[in-house]
This record gives sequence, structure tokens and C-alpha cells, in this order.
Amino acid sequence: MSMVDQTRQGQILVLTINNPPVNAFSPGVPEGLHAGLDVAEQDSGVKAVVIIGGGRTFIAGADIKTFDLPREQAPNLRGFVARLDAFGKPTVAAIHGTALGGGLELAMACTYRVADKGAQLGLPEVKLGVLPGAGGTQRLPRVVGAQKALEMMLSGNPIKASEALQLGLVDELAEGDLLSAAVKFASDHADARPLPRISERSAQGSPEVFAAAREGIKKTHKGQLSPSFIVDLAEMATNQSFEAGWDAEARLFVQAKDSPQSRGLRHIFFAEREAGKIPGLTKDTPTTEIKSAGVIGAGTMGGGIAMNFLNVGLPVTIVETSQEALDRGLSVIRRNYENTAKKGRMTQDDVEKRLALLTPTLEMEGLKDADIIIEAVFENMDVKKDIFGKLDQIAKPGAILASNTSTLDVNEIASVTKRPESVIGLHFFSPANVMKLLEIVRADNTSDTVLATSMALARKIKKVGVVVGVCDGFVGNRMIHHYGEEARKLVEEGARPQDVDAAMHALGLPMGPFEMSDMAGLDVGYLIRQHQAKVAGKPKPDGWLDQIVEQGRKGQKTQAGIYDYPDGRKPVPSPATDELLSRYRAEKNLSRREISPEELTKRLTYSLVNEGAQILDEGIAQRAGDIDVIYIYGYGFPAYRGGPMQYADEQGLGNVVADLEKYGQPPAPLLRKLAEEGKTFAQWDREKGRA
Ligand code: 3H9
Repeated sequence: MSMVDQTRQGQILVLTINNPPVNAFSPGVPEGLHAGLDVAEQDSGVKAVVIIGGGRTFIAGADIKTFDLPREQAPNLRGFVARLDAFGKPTVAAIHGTALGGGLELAMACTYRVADKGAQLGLPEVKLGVLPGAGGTQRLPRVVGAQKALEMMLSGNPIKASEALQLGLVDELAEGDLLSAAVKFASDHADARPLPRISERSAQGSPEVFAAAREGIKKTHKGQLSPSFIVDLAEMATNQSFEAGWDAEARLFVQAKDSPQSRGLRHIFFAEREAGKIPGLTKDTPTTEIKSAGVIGAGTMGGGIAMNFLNVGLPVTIVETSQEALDRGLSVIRRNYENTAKKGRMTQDDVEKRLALLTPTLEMEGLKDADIIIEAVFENMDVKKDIFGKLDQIAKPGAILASNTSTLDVNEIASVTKRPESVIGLHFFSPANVMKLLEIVRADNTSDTVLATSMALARKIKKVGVVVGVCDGFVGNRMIHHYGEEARKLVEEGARPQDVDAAMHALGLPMGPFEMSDMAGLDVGYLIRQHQAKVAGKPKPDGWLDQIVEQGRKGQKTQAGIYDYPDGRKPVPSPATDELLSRYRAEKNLSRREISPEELTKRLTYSLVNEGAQILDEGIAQRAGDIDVIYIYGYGFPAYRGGPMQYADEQGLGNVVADLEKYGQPPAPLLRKLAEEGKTFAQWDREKGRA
């Protein structure tokens, strides 16, 4: 079947694109569309052409999967857009669903645009590290002005059809059936001459607009390439010919597309979607409907978790052991919502509506009707087992029993119930109402229904769910442990904490390992180390970090940790830490050496990669792409680096192995094997890890 159907409605030729699911501009689509224009050109009975998408949407853009094809094999969107622009008969884009990227660019090269009321239109290329490359940077400013065009192209967010109508980006909103409206519009305008062409208009935009945009992207898109190209091109639209801008756009598009940044962002686009696919689960795996939730613990985590459900209109029962803790938890939730309302992002009415969905109680019995119950108490196996034992008595049959543990063995927790198939780990990241990541921990007996329901729930509460296996720390925290250890060693060898953190800022992370530890609280790691040593019968740990904690410096919360926090939040290098380190090195006879920023970045990043490879080998993560998604959404790894595993692929796994050996970290067997075979983690995913 052709990817583009031709049908006649009187004198109008209708071209319907059939390339599900999103009608991307894939191989076959340009051929079909050109064939349609050939017919329209040759047949004098055809007065105008309507282009419409079959199925759920208009064209959602160029086919991202073809970006790395050699130019001759990639579908030529620019070629088709150029032909449309010069076409001698009126063309009408009939838009429903999403007209995105190349889809909107194609629509702007048509003579007219008619849209369904529910349609959305946007140029999201920046999110893939590229720029609108089929005339979008030149046409959009000519329609909506440079300021609005920049807002759309730099945010990548679409606008609604009603706004597009107001801005003149669409000519008419369809009342009723879109195709009939578009065909009528085409008939009504069949004889209008000269044909209006956006490329022949001029674009409005003052120097201040571009100056402000250049300032803005320093904050919003720090370190990224394509946003500055977009600003330059939008400026060209206002002061140079269409042809000059069109040519420059082609050049810069290729430069952006071939950059590691775009490869990183495209990797994440697909990895995020791939993460939703679980081997063994199909679209037909039954799920249960979640109509209400229970949360045990009204502390920082429990409160944040509850907010996720309230935000999507699901009632939550929240349980605490004392009235005081319950009241405190509730007041934090209220304050969070009221702060959002103060910023104008929700109304006071919404605040009350959400809080009205929350039932506080001191009785576990209150959870008996909940469809899912999430335990969010402190990390202690005995406490958790006690709670799950009680839940087993109280929860209704079929309810999901979830633990928000960040490290503990979910199998052991499940073992105290008579329904281990209902038990799962749902590891939220702090602050739980903000961070997008949800590690979904599949225990040995977790049923497919519970897993599939948890994945669907993640989507419902707007999280990115990634399935992981049971081990200490699962994926994210297990890797971060090694990263923290490497950071600590680097300081012992001579680096200053601020240099270690700066090395990760240079990579684009908002915080380095020490800023992160100070924020999380240094006492957490301290207690774990003390506990582990005691259990193993080893002497009390006495590293420099332990000594900092023993001085009462626990991080941000005590306004002093590795850094000082004179204003409460902003870390300032601490003379007390410097002094402690000098004394520590002298006592332990440690010599100090200069460590280059390059060595710092490599050792820290590769410590993540090395453990990531081990995690893949053990099957704790299904794909390297899953690990990358975890690091982007849970740990602030910049999306334009594609995550640690993609970053390692970009460096070449052979180089990563050589560096690890140079720095005394033994490479994980899987990493070594891939390096020897000249392969990448992405190839491993394609060959082994895919669903
Ligand atoms: C561009 O246009 C460049 C031009 O300016 C210049 C060229 C010269 N290509 O997200 P979903 C797949 S850049 C290939 O789950 P939803 C997706 O991987 C492009 N595949 O559905 C998934 O596959 P699978 C500018 C694509 O309903 C399936 O479709 N456009 C593309 O939640 C369903 O996707 C964009 O950046 C694509 N363009 O959301 C739009 N798009 O089932 C990117 C989707 O195998 N796309 N797929 O996992 C989106 O934002 C969302 O997919 C959309 C639908 C909103 C359309």
C-alpha cells in the first residue's frame, strides 16, 4: 500500500499520508506526496490539493530514525517543501493531532492551513539538539514575528490551534469534520491568484528581541549548540533574503544534527520510549485500575509521593504514627501547594481541591480500600517487614503493596506477606513531587499485572518509569555509590572538593558529587558506613568524610558540611574542611598531587559507566538506555550528553577501558568485552537488551 493515498473530491485532490503511528516523514512519504503533486500538475481538472494525515495525527516531523542515514538515502523533506512553496495551484494543509517539526514546516510551505480545534502546532527540534531544518526558522518568524517564533523554537513547546488562528499561523479552524472543511476551503480559494506564499513575506523583530534571546539561552540551554543557531537564523529571517536564510539553515541543521549533543538527545528520545517496553509484557497484559492510593509515612518522601496522586485527582489516605508527624506532613504539603499558587501556577481553589482528596489518619486500617499502598518510612528492614506483615492483613485482595525503599531487598520485604505477587518497589526520587524518575523494582514474584499496572501508573502521574531488578541500591544509587567513592578518593589524592564538583559542572551537571552529598545530608552515608563496618566486624570507619560528620557538619541542613552555607543554600568552600583535609593527609602520610580537570571528569564519569556495565551484565537493568534515562531524570545528568552510557559510547569504549586501567579502576567484564569487540552499549542494547 502506498504511504500516500490519492482521492478526488470534485476538483480537489486529497493526499492522505498513512505512516502510523505519527505520520513521520519516513522513506516512502516524499515519493507518495511528489506523485500526488505530479498528478495535480498534469491534470487540469485538479484545481487545488489538500494534504491530510491518516489516523491520529498530521505529520509529527521528520523521521528521527533516518537522521544518521547518508544524505542520498534520507527522505528529502527540504526538496518537497521547496516544491510545495513554488507549486502553481493552491495547497491546503489539513491539520489534526500534532503538526510538529517538519510537519509544521511542510504546512507552512502550503498556501493555506486549516486546523482541527484540538490540533497542536510546534517546532520541537531544539529538544533533539537540532533546529527546524526545512524552512521553519525562516517561515515561522515571517508569520508570527521573531519574538513569538523564538519562544516557540527555543522552548520546543507546541501551541494550541486557537492560538495559531489568532497568530495567523492557521487560516481557519474546522467546524466539524476536518477533511470536509479543508476541501471546502480549497474549493473556495481554488482560483485565488496570486498565491500567497509565506516565503515572500517579511519578518518583524528588533535587535532587543535577539539580544534578550541570546541572554536567555545562556541560562535555559547552557552549553548547548542548537539554540544559538536558532537565534542567529531567526535574526536572518528579519534582515536577509529568504534564500540566504534557507541556505544557512541547511548548513547549520547538518552541523547540529551531526553533533554529539544531538546524538545524545535523540538517544534519550528513543531510550525513554524503549524503557516502557518490558520483556514478557505485551499490550495485552492485564492491568488493574488505580482509583485510590494509600501512603505510609508523611515525611518528606511520603508527602511528596502523595502529592503526585493528588495532582492527577486520585484520593490518597496518608498514615502516620503520631498526630504531630501527621500534622507536620500535612502542613508541608499545604505549603508546597500554596507556594505553587503564589507563583501563579495554580489557583487557591485548586489547592483546596487537591487537599480535599487527602485523608490523614493514624490507623493502618484506613488503607483497607486503597488500590495501591506505598510505604515510605525510613530505611530499616525490620520496620518495613513489620509494616508489610500488617498490610497483608489489612489490604484488599489485588491491592498493590509497594515499598519506596532506595536500597533494601524487595524480595525479603515481600517474603513476610502471603501475596508476594502483589509486592513491588516504587523508588521515587527526592523531591518526589518534582523529580520525573520512578525506579520500578521487579521482585522475584512480582506479577506481570502488578508490573504493568505500575508502569501505567507512572505514566498517569507523569513520571518516567524504568524497571530495575533487586540489588543493593538498584541502578541509580548503586552507581552513585561508586561515583561518591571515587570523588572521595580524588580528594585524598589531592583534589579540592570544589575542583571535583567543578569537573562535573563542566560536563553540564547542576551539582557535583560533594554538593549533592551536602544536600542529601552527610549523616546518611555516615550511618550506613558505621553500620556496615559493625556488621562486618571491621574497625570504625575514619575517612575524612566521617571526620567531617563527627564535627557535627552534616551538610546543608546544619549550614556546614563539606562546604559552608552562610546563606543557607549556596555552597562556599570551607576553611574548616581545608584544615581538616591537611591534618588528615598529614596523619595518614598521604602525598598530594595536582589532578587535571580532565582526569577528574573521566574518573568520576567512568566510575558510573563501569558500575553501569556490571549492572547490565547482571540483568539488573535491561538496557544501557534505561540506565541513561535513570541518570537524566533522577540525577541531573544533562540530556544533551545522552546519559553516562551514551557518553561512554561517544568517547569510544576502548578509550574508556584504557583510562579506567590507567586510573586503577578494574574495568567490568562486559565493558572490556564490548571494547575488545569494538562495540558500543547502544549496539549491545540492539543485539541483547531490546524487548
Ligand atoms: C524534524 O522534524 C527535523 C526537521 O525540522 C528538518 C528535517 C530536514 N520520528 O511518543 P510516542 C515514534 S525533527 C520517528 O510514544 P505519543 C516513537 O518513537 C522531528 N519516530 O507517542 C514511538 O515509537 P515506538 C520533530 C517517531 O502519542 C511512536 O512513534 N518532531 C517520531 O506519546 C509513538 O510515539 C518531533 O520531535 C519521529 N518524528 O506522542 C516530534 N515521533 O512505538 C517527536 C514519534 O516504537 N515526537 N515517533 O516506541 C513526539 O513528540 C511524540 O512522539 C508525539 C506523539 C507528540 C508526536
